[in-house]
Amino acid sequence: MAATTLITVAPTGAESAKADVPALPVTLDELVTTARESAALGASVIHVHVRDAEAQPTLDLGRLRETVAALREQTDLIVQLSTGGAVTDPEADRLRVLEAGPDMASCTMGTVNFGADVFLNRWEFIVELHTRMQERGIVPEYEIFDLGQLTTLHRLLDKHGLPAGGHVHVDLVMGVPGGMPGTAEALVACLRDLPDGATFSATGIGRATLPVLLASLSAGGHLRVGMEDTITYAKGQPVESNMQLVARAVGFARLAQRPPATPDEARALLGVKPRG
Ligand code: KMH
Ligand code: ZN
Repeated sequence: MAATTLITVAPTGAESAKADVPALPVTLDELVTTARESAALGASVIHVHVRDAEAQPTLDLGRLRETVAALREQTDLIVQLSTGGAVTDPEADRLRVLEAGPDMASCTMGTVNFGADVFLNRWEFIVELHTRMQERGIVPEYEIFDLGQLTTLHRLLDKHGLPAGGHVHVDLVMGVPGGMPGTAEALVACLRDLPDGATFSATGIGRATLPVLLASLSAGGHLRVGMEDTITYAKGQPVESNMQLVARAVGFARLAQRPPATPDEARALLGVKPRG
């Protein structure tokens, strides 16, 4: 059982509209403030999607570079860029994200129905992402939306080798309509198929947030929380800010006697190069 808990904040995502969710951080200032406050509470990784001037999701390379630079300057968080983007983003744009030079990037292990949409991740695209990250020294977080995607991860590692940093870290994204359910049973089913030595975090979408958080902690896993994944704190109570979700995760981690990992501890755990 890990002695500490890695807490990732995923503050924005690509799915919610600012008009519907005013507390969503969409500008660089809002994102940096969220990052600083999340770090002060105990987060060690930030999973980043950026928005354009109209608050729409974008993979604009200039904005991504500016965001990576600002987060590095103003926090010591591990900066993880999303290569998932929005379901409408073309593969070429998703690959280009790596040119912004983050510490980590997400790398999804297969195609999944995503509500009424399809989140497309072809095998050849997965291989391209994985190998470009190896070449650039970017540490992947393998996103798993369904059990079979862990089989794809084994195939990827067998055929194309370990990721940059040599450590395998997986994030179980549970409760997406079209993916695996956000239940303790589904989480436990995934554990059997994790690669040897891998660490995992888990996040539950919407009402799956709490069951998944508690199941992950009790199974020795790490946590991802944030408004990318849930905009409701409790029944009838919208999330007021990402900090509310990070604070709750930190509280549960402390109760489990696995306090939050510092960013330096998280770097050592994940195989991310030390800063500087
Ligand atoms: N927005 C989803 C389509 C990732 O960041 O890598 C994909 C996603 C996963 O959020
Ligand atoms: Zn994401």
